Amino acid sequence: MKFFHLSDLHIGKHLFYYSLLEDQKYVFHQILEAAKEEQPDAVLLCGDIYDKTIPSAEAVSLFDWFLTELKETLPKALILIIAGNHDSGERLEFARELLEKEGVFIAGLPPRETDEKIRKVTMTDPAGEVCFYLLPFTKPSHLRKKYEEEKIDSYEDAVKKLLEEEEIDTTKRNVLLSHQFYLSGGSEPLTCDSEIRMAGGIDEIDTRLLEDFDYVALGHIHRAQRIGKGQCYYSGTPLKYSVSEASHEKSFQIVELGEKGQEPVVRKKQLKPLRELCVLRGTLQEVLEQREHAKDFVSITLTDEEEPYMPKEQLELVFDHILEIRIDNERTRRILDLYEEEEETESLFESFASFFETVQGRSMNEAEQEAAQDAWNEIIEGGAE
Ligand SMILES: [Mn+2]
Repeated sequence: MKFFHLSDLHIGKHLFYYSLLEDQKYVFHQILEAAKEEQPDAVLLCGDIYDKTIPSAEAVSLFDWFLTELKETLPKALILIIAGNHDSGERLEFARELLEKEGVFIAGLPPRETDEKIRKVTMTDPAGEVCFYLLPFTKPSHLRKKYEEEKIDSYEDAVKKLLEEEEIDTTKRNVLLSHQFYLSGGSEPLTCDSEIRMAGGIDEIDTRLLEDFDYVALGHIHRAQRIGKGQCYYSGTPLKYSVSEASHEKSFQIVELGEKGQEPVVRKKQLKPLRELCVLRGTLQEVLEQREHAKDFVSITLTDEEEPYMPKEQLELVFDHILEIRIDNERTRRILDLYEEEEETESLFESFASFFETVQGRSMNEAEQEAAQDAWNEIIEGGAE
């Protein structure tokens, strides 16, 4: 059994002011080319299909085109889709029953009724059955109705509870599709700036919950990586979606599942972007000379001590897709230092006191100070748990 594992397409995403639709179509062509060559039995799309819960008309058209082409290239293959945190589960499930007849299975929302289970799709190959479990992005609040009696507060409890309810037959091969923030034994995955994180790490889930699966196809983290020693993989995004990803290589996974007990064979299929994303640093003259990046997306940092005249206008004559222009010299570093000093001298409580003064036009009285201090201590203690 061979399948493609992709995630975080973020169709319709903008990189600063630039729409990436053309860039996305360019890599989708490469995925279709690979599908023609490799003839996988299934294609797994593990969440964040769209960048927004209400995607633009152009984004919907692009996904429509991709799905249709994929199905035409692989008429017999199953396409398995789950929603991510950027998707609207309800909207993604549009025409779900109809699409099922075409071999396209969509899970937009996790099970929410008492008798509902995780969506399961079974395929058979000469080595027997493979069960695919389609678990879309799950929040504790999704399960409030399903588990009325129990208190499910954390993301880990939510996923644990749902998986416990499944009677997973471990004599068969099992594959999970999931879109969450997984870590292994406390060691965090390598993240980047284009992901949304929850404050305080409340969204973290340990991969020990996933031990029954022969392969776990993950979405959510934008850098391709294996988590822990098991078979849990993030495929990463097909394109660089933030400047922090400039040095990453983007790809998707081609997975071959042998007999039960055999380690799956995982290959990375490199994707070539239409436009590269580069970080350029140097004096204005040095940067202007890097004409090989004229068509790329560029993040520019100028280091001239004497700030040049109208640098933006000069740079725009050479570079077609400027994302940002920063200046890093003595003057800007001094300003940054000043900010840092200010931050150090004022505690958060003092900041609140001056905020109070600004709003109320007077300083706090003793009772107010005490109340504020109590609330502050509570926050500190709560955060340290
Ligand atoms: Mn994402």
